[in-house]
Amino acid sequence: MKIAIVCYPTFGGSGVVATELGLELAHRGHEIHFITYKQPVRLALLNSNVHYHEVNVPEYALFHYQPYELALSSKLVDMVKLYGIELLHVHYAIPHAYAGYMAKQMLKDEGINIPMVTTLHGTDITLVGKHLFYKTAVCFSINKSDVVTSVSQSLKEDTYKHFDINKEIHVIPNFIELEKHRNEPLISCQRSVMAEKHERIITHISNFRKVKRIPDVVKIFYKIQQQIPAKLMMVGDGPEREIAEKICYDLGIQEKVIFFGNSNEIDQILSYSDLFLLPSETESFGLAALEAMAWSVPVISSNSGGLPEVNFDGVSGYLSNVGDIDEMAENAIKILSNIDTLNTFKENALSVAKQFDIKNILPIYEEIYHKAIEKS
Ligand code: GMT
Repeated sequence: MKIAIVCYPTFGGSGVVATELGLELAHRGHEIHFITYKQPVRLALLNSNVHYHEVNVPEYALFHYQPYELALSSKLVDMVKLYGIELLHVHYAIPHAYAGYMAKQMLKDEGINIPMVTTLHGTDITLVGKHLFYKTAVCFSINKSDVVTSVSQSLKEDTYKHFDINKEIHVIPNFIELEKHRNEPLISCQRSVMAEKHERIITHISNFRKVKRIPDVVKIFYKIQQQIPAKLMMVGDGPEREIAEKICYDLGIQEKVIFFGNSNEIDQILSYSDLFLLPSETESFGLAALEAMAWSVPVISSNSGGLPEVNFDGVSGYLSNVGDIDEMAENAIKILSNIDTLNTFKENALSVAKQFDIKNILPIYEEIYHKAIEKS
């Protein structure tokens, strides 16, 4: 199949899922066209099955906001015609589903019927999408998609709760490429950069937005390190980073916390981690938790949104109510204080992650694509 993938090219989960999906589809012989405003961060390798088309939005002084949707829908039409693309798969409803619908309409005028699959990722529904300013257009473009998928059952339910949706939503969980994880060479001396031999490595990875409850991460770690020698790896960047740095300073633990910013060495860091913290306010899925589990790292998380569908309570880690820092720290200490317990949780984390192997998930997308193309 010839498929156009529209996504955000950034470090965020939806862009990562879209890129990994496209690369694996290309690996299986499909022709994949990434269409976005910058080369996606995980798209290092372009080959004959993988194409990247940049959407350019030149600055024009008249516009207070540059019209990205317009440029994107024009690009989609042009690329569909030029390459004979058979299907659009848009990740994140805003504004991709809207631009995709416009492209479909323009193509229809020229006698080309192209199906659009929209994958909902979370904040496009739970935070941004349901805002009154966007709601009408988001709802419209979801209903106009030929197929709608969501990355968890919880997100599916949220979508039906917040919008007037007249379409079936298919739950297709996010995935992990386990084989690639194991094959990547890791630099053996790197652990010493992060922690002393006797210290445990605790990790958090996110975009440091409010929804991630970054202060909770630091406070949970503060309690852990009072009982167990440990270091905290803070990976990613965003608006809450400075607050986190200040809390570390106020608590006197700044020497025990490393802020990496947006690192390209996530696999290396996770491969040395003993525990992953994700106390988010909400999380439609929690891809970062799954990536940690794929490196046999148990997860201490909140129980909101789709997290219980990924992190199994008492098996791959523990789940607590949002904001229950005390319980999260207690559970972390329970896992870390006994080596046998830690090893059991590590093994469990990996076996739960195996359920999300890309090999199990990719055929579900392929089937959906085939049916959508046949129907169009
Ligand atoms: O909040 C983030 O981590 C970024 C955001 C995004 O749009 O990329 O992530 C959302 O999509 C990910 C991939 O499907 C999910 O794993 C995240 O849980 C989801 N974030 C939220 O729901 C807050």
